[in-house]
Amino acid sequence: MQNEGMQTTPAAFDISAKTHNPNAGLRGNYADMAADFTVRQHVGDYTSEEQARWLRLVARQLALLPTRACREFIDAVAKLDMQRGIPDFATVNVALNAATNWQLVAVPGLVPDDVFFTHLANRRFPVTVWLRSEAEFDYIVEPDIFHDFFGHVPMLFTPVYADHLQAYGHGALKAKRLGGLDWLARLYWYTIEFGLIRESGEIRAYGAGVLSSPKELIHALESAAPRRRPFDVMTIMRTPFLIDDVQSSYFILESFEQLHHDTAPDFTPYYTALRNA
Ligand code: HBI
Ligand code: FE
Repeated sequence: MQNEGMQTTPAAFDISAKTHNPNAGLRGNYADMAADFTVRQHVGDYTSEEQARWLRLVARQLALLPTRACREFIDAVAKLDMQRGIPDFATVNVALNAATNWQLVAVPGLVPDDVFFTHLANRRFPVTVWLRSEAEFDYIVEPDIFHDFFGHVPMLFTPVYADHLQAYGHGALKAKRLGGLDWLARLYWYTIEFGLIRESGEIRAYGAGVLSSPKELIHALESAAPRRRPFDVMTIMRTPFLIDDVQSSYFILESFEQLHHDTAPDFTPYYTALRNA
């Protein structure tokens, strides 16, 4: 379901046309998935090479977290014990369900927008089951299990963030009906994927795309190049993003309560203002 005008999600992520032909350049086995695009995670099927690659990816990123990741992320990582190997989602779900009543669902890779947002609206986070190849060790366009699990899962243990993400899912389904998803997708990208937060006067990362990439974590926090701007919903919705390179703008929250509060209103008038701009 192509959207008029701008893509809802960038071309590389717009898979609606490709889902009917899962071999069209998309990773993952979509053949035996359920109607909601979920699959089983056969945690015993990962090869020893993949387990070793996972450990190298985790070790490299853990070393960069001190002074760069927000406190909530660091505390959750300590409990997730990712250095033991590729996590079993069923095991993580016991702790996650107890912490914020969320659960991880295994998916073969990118899923269509409305499927993705319906999962979020029901406190289910889709986590890709396959791991990048050795050639993609430093960079991968579409999300793999390292991006999804290492990047996104720790923040799901923070209640106010978890509540926001569910509200985002509801909001995105509504935005799609109102023709506003192109703008609301930017909010997802500048928070859930590339978000920064001020913590005790210092800037820290909470965005999954930043926290799962060595290059972007350094760029977002330490490079002189990008603009680091105060979080503002309308400014964000007016700011296009890049998926295949580091960002030229990052937005800084004062708190996760700010994120939840500022995104609570009905966005219908915001879309009208953006459309008339
Ligand atoms: N599918 N599996 C998966 N993971 C995502 O992060 C994802 C998706 N489909 C759509 C989508 N993200 C985008 O619409 C959001 O990032 C805005
Ligand atoms: Fe992501």
